[in-house]
Amino acid sequence: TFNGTWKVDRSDNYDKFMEHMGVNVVKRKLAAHDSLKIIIQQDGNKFVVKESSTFRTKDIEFTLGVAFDYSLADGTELNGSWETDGDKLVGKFSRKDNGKVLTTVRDIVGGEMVQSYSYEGVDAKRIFKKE
Ligand code: MYR
Repeated sequence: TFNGTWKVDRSDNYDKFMEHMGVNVVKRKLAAHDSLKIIIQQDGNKFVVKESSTFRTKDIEFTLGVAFDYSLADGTELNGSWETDGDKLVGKFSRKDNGKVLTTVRDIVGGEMVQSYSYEGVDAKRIFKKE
């Protein structure tokens, strides 16, 4: 289960990934220490996600398989949805500005939540510990 409070512990290739997404160096430096915390409450197909970081706090509600809008901390707007694939959550989102696809997967590995991101052939990971 994904329910709980997850604090980012470490990231892999996240700077490169953000660079590929077009995030400028100042924001990338800040994002490297964003203290991202994600509180996930799943009830059947419905999710409430409370995101907080040094950039902002944001509440997101979505239903599996139903597209919704989401904006990244730098203002980039996405539209897409999450679905399940076995025990994983798979998100497929498109950027509204250029139509390009960002996919993301959440998986629990050894008690940690691993979130992978993929955009135009560049992959990154952020690994969260349960609080
Ligand atoms: C949620 O479930 O947390 C809300 C929806 C998340 C949508 C996809 C998130 C992609 C984040 C990519 C970060 C890359 C920054 C350049």
